[in-house]
Amino acid sequence: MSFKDRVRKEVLVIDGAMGTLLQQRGLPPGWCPEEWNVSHPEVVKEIHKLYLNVGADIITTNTFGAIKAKLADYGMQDRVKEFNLAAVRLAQEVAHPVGAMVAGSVGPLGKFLQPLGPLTFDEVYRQFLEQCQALVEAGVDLIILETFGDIGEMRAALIAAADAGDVPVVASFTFDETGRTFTGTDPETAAVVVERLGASAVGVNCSVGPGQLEKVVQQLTQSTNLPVLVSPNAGMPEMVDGRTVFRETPAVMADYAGRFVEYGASILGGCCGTTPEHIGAIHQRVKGMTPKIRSNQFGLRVASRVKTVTIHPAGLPVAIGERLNPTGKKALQAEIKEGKTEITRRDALAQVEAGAEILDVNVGVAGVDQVAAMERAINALQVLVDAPLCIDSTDPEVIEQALKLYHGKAIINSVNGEEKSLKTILPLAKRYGAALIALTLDDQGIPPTASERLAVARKIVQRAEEMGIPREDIMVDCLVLTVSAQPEGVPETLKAISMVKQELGLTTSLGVSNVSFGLPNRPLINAAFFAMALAAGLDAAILNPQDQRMMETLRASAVLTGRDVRAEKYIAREQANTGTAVPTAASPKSAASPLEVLYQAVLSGDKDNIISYIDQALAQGLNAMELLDKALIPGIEEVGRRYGEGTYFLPQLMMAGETMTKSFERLRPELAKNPTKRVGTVVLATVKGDVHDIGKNIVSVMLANHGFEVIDLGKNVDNEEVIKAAREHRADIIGLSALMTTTMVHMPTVIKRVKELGLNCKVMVGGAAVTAQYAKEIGADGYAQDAVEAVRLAKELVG
Ligand code: B1M
Repeated sequence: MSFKDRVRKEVLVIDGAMGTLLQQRGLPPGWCPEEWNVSHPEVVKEIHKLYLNVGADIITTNTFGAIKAKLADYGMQDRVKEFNLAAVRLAQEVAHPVGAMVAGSVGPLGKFLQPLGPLTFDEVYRQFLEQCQALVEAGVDLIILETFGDIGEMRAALIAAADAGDVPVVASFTFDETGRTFTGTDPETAAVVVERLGASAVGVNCSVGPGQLEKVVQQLTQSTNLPVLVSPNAGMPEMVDGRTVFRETPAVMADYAGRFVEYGASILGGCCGTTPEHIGAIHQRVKGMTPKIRSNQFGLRVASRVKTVTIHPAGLPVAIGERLNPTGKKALQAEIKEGKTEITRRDALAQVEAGAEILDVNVGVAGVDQVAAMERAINALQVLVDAPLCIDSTDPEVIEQALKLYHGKAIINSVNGEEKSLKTILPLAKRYGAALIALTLDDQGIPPTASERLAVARKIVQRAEEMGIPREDIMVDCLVLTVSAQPEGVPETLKAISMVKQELGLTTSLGVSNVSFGLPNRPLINAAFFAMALAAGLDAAILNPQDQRMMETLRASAVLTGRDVRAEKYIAREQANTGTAVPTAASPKSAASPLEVLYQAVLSGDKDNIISYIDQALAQGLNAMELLDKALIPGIEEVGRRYGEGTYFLPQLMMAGETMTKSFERLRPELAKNPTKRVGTVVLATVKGDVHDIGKNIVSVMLANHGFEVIDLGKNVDNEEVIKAAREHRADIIGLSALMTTTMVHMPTVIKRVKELGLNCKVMVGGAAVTAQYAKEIGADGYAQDAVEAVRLAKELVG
């Protein structure tokens, strides 16, 4: 029986850790574990057998890192196929005779995709394709993409796995104690994105212990009808005598496994620190339990990296922001031509603030490279706002590029009933797991009657379903004509909305403002028509969310049509309403002071525009130190605060960090004063394991301005390298910066070495993690809280 059949009928047990068991059997630290598939096949086989003997139904191949990027660390990048084929063969030899299945394990690359890192979608896709093709060729029963923390990378891996062959794929993420992946994805969003990319099951592995995963498992099982895998670590790792120890017992792990099956999980196993004993106990506990088959109706769900938005036939209507569209907007057209994203960012934030739950993105300017323009917009927006995006273009190439880059589940705006559109757009939606807005027009144009538009909608749905796109992922736009020219068109549109909902059970959307072309006081007509469309059952509208009347109409109509049950949302909004009007057209941000603009730019990680903001501020007479102290540093500190409290995620931290670094590079020459008198030499470094260098760089420039020769060793600097440089340059002072509690522990080691070697140099320390008290405890000669204080202290230390 195949994996897909078995997983619906029985609760399956999957094996536990491989790496730790290989190490126990002699795999040297730092050696490539996958190489042992070739050099030590008997050891790998023995481990598989241990798991099979205790009841594992699925064993995973020793191929977690058998992919080019990882093997390159060992100079073995040309052995991808060899290691994968060997690993599958070993597993099959022991699994198949006992009726167990072989899952080809695929792990993440360990580097980020753009815009967070250097890798392009195509590069990542190619690497996963190479590995998955080898696994499929070797005959795995399923592939498991495991321990993924970045949804963007998971998307590329799933698309590659689907292209590699017709093998079921399990998409398994790692979530931390906050219940999100390290790039901020929640369990529902993870499930929504992967199920449309063809995953046969979704899951969580590694991460933390089973206790910390309980909520994640509940959320996963409630968010998808797919089978759910749960393979936690044997508790949280602890460091004991320099070794990592996992303390969760087999009995406790088994207990949780039973509970997870009750929540709806159906593939149970373990990850780091688990042994055959753990898996045996899990097998005993879940043996004979049957999987809970779920058949929930979720409606149309779209997702950004961090948030899912549901459009449900009975749920609240949703506003799709229309302002990121250059039609009729000269400033936005000019920005797109110049390759900038300033207005795009500002309008995106303003629309979300005004209540848009999804943002439509259109870059259609004549004579512009629209693929590049869309790429810029998507990369800027997907880190800036949590609202999912609606890709609005008629060019399949532009749509495809957007869908490759987007780390979520987008909507394509739009497909229609024309043959050309069906043939080009539907395959893109299928391949990249996107939802669709379906326009009810075809080769004959817009049909005049509601029943004809219904027929077009029916045809689009049928073609989409034939291609494997589920009908709930299609939202039908019944099209509104201009009432001044064709008054008979309005009732037909309203009728079509009702018919599509009743007869096809689909959700509907509309670009409302078309209705009022050519009439005075257009907002009035728009709002009245919008209320009528909502009464007819409209589920979403592409509109200007900064138009207060439209948003109020949406909220009030939701109450009147019974979609806002007990008017809860309406009341909450009215109570929270401070009476301030929602900003219109020109965002208020444009009137902000230069310091406020810079502060906001750091908060939003606006590395594209930060230099021009700095130039503007300098041109207005502000000085570099003022910009740092009053805008940039407070901005990055606020980012740190939000990251610490869990409202910002790693991508935002990274973009803000890059924005800061770029700002500093621009300000460096402004800060440098080139003093002549030399007062001493400082060897400066951010300690080992720590890549935070923004503060250290400021200290570096300030010291140089005050007559110190600064030997700046950079960041993540080894302790011995610091000592070596101090000796070589006869340093008067060693300056160490650390921003993490985990890295400041290198400071006492350096101080100890200075003393051991009898170096005639003082050690000063600083950085956000360090305190005066800590400096005293470790025997440092001084501590400085900021760069100005660092200069004062350094002068004092050199007498
Ligand atoms: Co990270 N980060 N970060 N981060 N980051 C912190 C430090 C954190 C406090 C955020 C938080 O959780 N709230 C937290 C550490 C928690 C802890 O240990 N207590 C944290 C974490 C967890 C992480 C990662 C682990 C995140 C992850 O990957 N999951 C990761 C670690 C990477 C690593 O180092 N191995 C990470 C990564 C990053 C980025 C790369 C994205 C980026 C750094 C980019 C870069 O530096 N090139 C980044 C950033 C930007 C921050 C925050 C938000 C800002 C740091 C900063 O630049 N501050 C930070 C939160 C925070 O500190 N509030 C945070 C502005 C700078 C001017 O201040 O460096 O303190 P500071 O320097 C001051 C003074 O301290 C003093 O003068 C400077 C000027 O006034 N000073 C000295 C500094 N050095 C001195 C030396 C001296 C004297 C004075 O004498 C020699």
